[in-house]
Amino acid sequence: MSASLSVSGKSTAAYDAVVVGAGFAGMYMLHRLRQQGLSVRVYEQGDGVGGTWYWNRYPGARCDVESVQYSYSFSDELQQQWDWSERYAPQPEILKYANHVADRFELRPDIQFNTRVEQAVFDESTDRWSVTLSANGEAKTVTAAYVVLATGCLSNARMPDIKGLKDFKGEVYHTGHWPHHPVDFTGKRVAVIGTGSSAIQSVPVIAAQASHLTVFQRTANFSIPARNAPLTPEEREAFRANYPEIRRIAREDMRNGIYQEIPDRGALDDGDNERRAKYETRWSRGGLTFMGAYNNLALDVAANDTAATFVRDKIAEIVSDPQTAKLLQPRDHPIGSKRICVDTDYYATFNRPNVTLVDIKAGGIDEISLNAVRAGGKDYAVDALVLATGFDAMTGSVAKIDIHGRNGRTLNQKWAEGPRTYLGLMSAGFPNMFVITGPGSPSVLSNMIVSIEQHVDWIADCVGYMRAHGFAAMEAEPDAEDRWVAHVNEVAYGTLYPQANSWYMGANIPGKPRIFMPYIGGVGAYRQICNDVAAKGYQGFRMQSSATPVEAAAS
Ligand code: NA7
Repeated sequence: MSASLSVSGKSTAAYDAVVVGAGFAGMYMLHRLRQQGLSVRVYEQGDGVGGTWYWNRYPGARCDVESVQYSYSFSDELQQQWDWSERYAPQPEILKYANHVADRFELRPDIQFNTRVEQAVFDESTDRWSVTLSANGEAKTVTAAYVVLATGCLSNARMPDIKGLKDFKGEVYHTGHWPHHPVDFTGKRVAVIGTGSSAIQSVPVIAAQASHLTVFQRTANFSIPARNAPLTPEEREAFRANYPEIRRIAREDMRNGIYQEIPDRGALDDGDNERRAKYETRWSRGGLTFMGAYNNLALDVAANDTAATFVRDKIAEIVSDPQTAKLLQPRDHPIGSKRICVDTDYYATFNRPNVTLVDIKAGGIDEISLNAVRAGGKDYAVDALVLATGFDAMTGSVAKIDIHGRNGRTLNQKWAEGPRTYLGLMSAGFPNMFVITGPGSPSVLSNMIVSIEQHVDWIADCVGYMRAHGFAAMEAEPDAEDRWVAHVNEVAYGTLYPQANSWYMGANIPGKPRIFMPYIGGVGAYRQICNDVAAKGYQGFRMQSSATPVEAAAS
């Protein structure tokens, strides 16, 4: 349904909206905007839908939010008809779900795969974006009134800068960019570098295959058992029968968008035995909701330490070798201030005779040679390397696109000292460009699907408002943005989160500014703020009629 505009004599496809990325955010954005009659084109660099779940195919990859909750709520038929097999669906099942959604809502005709968005330039004379794509080695430009960056928070896999890595002669994998063919480690000596969530999920699975597994740990992480199990028909039915209320509570009442009991007291309000019993209950139930045992675990060091001590004691109980147990016990950050991990047998895996933990906290990895990883002056011979070294989170995928806003200023120039947005949705000087779950919104601190749906609905409503009122351009007011950035920081620094060197802070990328990127005020409060802004005629955003009269894009 695109129109053709003539730009410099060349025919250029013109859309109402270009969406970058066909993960859960991009797919729902396409669905919503198309429902409103807009012409939309989605560009996706992979050859399939699913985003994070398309790329993260490493052994043991699973969601860390229960699947009945980590799923779309916008279609009741979908949530009533889809069957999740397990409490935490494995990656192939989540990808199957993404493909089912793409087919069910006939999204594919408007998605162009194997296409990277390289550049987006705002034309102030037409209030339109000129978007340059590359596909099969060829560049092409299209135009759009709106650009929506649905690029994902954890999609820019980060290769570590380790001396000798490129000369290694064995197999090299990154958990965030796993091959699409099966990888078999049977009989191989494998090294896993990193001990974040991806390593914690994959280490037990790799250990079961490899002849020997060496895990290189720079920072120990807290992990809670998943207690994964097949979902029973009764469990599924309990959700299906109560979905509207469960979804409402997750959206409005919870901080992290996950339906659970809300704690009514702090950790120090209970005596030792009572507190331990509560932690035991949460530990045996498993999963991220461990941190919901009390209402002040993210706020009060002494309260937090009771939970951290409980988990450290569990590690000591599980891991037979006291020295290894000690290394696995995190001591340098409050529990939950880095994303807490959810595992199946991670700590117990270190009891296997074919698994070695190497502490590289003091000196890191010295270098990688043709067939070994050297750390602390010692060589560990390996056939395969698994880099579980994480992502340039939240801003990495946006930064890879060369975005020019008003006066030719680039987004990378503007964000050189850290990302600045109003509500995590728009950045001043970049009209009609929206970010889904961008920095300054709850995003990675929440059940991502809840946050994605909220942003998509808000953006779709906003675009509807602009069109109904004849506004051609909308952008964040610099003052509103400054106030929001200050608020995001103020709320973050009222918690224990900034005490950790986490990817929330950009601390995993050398040279990246240390700014607490997600908004920690909770999804319920945040949704209310966004709704209020919209109800007040998009307060803090400047709306303007056409810069110069242009023909409306096809729709
Ligand atoms: P994370 O959580 O960023 O973990 C990366 C791990 O890799 C972490 O343990 C890092 O140690 C380690 N790392 C990074 N660079 C190096 C080098 N150069 N040498 C040694 N070790 C290194 O990424 P994940 O993929 O595990 O998880 C990301 C999110 O995906 C997760 O939170 C879930 O939400 C899903 P460090 O901690 O920096 O000392």
